[in-house]
Amino acid sequence: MHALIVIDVQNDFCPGGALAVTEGDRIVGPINDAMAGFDAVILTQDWHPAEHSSFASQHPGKAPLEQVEMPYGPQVLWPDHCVQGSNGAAFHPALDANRAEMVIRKGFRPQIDSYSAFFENDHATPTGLEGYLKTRGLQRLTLVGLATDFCVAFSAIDAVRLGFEVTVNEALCRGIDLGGSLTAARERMGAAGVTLT
Ligand code: VGL
Ligand code: ZN
Repeated sequence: MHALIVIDVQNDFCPGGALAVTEGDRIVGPINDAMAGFDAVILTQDWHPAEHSSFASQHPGKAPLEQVEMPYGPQVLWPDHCVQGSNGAAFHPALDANRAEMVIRKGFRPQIDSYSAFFENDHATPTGLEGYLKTRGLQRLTLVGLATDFCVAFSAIDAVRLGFEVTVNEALCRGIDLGGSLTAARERMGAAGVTLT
């Protein structure tokens, strides 16, 4: 059984949003078209409390895209984005979210960020998605969405580590590309055993 996992196709990651990914909105129609070809559609939603520790606004003297050391390792600081209940956190209005059988929210713990759909950024605290997929027999995963070099890549690499057969459809993704992060993410995904198409 083959699941389509749509990562963070939310207003704040699309043009006009707080952490806009170039052309982030261009993938919405093609993702909708792809949904019919899968046994299940799962959406993830970045879902931060207003004072989340990944926001530069919580670190006096720091600006967005600077990096800090957190107890769990290095963390890029972001503009405030995807605040729980805000319009920015809502799915892109054209995304066919009604097709989803499961919506998994992540990044809701104030002190830790969560790029991956499977684990928080400590690589240890689970979101529960692994259990959902395995109990439903969804062994093959195709990942699409935003952003290629952060949430999509972290999710794909964790999924391989958990034993899933993982493809990232790059045509249905867009990246942030911070200091070469897109190339680095592609290399890490390839080395991990993710199929890139
Ligand atoms: C993401 C940065 C911060 C993503 C989420 O969805 O890739 N990136 N929060
Ligand atoms: Zn976030």
